[in-house]
Amino acid sequence: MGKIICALFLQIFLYLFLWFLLVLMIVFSYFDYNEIDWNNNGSVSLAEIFDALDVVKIKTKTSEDNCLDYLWAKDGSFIKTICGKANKGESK
Ligand SMILES: [Ca+2]
Repeated sequence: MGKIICALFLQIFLYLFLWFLLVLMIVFSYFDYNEIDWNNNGSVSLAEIFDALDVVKIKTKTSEDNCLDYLWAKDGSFIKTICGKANKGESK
């Protein structure tokens, strides 16, 4: 019985680990590390990585050419603007 429970926990841990790796791959294929610092405190927390799943970035229409706005996907509310760098994955 103990071996079955141990195997079950090992399997759950493995699934959670693979799920976390998938989240990291999705987030970092769309954002650079410094973009994910949503509260601008200089570091990226685990919560900010998961929050990145709910963020879209679009080219700023009213400012310089090389600026991106970051918005919450659920309601379109503004998070921040970053200018002056080449960004990956932005919507046009
Ligand atoms: Ca932060």
